[in-house]
Amino acid sequence: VNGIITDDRIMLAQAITLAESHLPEDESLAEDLLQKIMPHTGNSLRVGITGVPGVGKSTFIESLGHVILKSHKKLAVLSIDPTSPIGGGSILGDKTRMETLSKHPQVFIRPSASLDAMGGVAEHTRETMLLCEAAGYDVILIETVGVGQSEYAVKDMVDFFLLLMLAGVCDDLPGMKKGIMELADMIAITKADGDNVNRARQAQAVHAQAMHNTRTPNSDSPTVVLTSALTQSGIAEVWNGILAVISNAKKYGTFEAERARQYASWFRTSFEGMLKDDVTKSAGIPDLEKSLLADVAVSKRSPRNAAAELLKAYHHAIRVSKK
Ligand SMILES: Nc1nc2c(ncn2[C@@H]2O[C@H](COP(=O)(O)OP(=O)(O)OP(=O)(O)O)[C@@H](O)[C@H]2O)c(=O)[nH]1
Ligand SMILES: [Mg+2]
Repeated sequence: VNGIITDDRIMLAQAITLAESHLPEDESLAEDLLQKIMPHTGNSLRVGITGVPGVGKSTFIESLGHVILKSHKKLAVLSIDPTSPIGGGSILGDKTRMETLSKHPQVFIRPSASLDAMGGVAEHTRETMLLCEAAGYDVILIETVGVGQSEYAVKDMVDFFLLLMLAGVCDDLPGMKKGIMELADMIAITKADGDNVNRARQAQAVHAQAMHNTRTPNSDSPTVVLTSALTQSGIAEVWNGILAVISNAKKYGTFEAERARQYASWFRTSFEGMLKDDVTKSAGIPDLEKSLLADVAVSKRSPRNAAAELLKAYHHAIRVSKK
């Protein structure tokens, strides 16, 4: 705990590894550690940044990071990569694309690759976020590839959700990835430089209209910004817009309310996960589940009856294990 709150980088990295561990003895230690650091958490701005592979997330964060460090003390960048295994190409790529940030003494970068579905990643990313907050990082950026379910998980753990888009990709409204767009608090059209500028302006108009139609703006800040990491244009505008929205949310109490809702949802999914784990680890349950499934599949048993039977067996297994 002391190592973390004094921002000892080695301790912090070890604590994150501990939080990610699935060994039973690590799990209880991690739980204890996270409980002890709680009073030191909650004081950062949590920003999720998502977009399709190659949209320019890492390059954008490299630029945005320097803008952020003008007004904030310390920045942590957590990048989740659901597609590549540990040691895979894009993580090595990120090291080079965030070259100046990764050497900055006030910046902590933590890539995490995941092979499993989103649930596990989301859980540990949240914990990593709390550990970074305890270490005094006052801005946390979470980079995630906008494919699959990852953006929903990330949306549920941040104060602001920024979507990066390329002009020319998904510009037409019917074909647009509407689901993801509805999550976004702001859209940045990336690579708005050189020959791309005109196309980017057109995309901005289309997306601004769509954003206008689907939500009530919670500040006067722009909802669609043209950015270029090459020329640095628009990057400061994005950050100022994020700060304006967050300060507005704090003023009207929605900031705290949303965090409370997120913690409640985190608690529930943690409990459901633990319960599920406990059920599947109980003696005889997986076998019984298999045979009940076979009966259900051929309508030999009603699904409701099978579920009740499984619950009964689980209760029995608990009683036996207590004796
Ligand atoms: N012209 C131009 N090129 C850019 C800009 N930003 C990024 N690029 C280029 O786009 C490519 C992809 O950039 P990345 O930052 O790696 O994109 P990413 O979204 O992080 O990619 P993944 O991590 O693989 O999902 C790189 O070759 C960058 O040099 C920009 O503002 N303008
Ligand atoms: Mg990247």
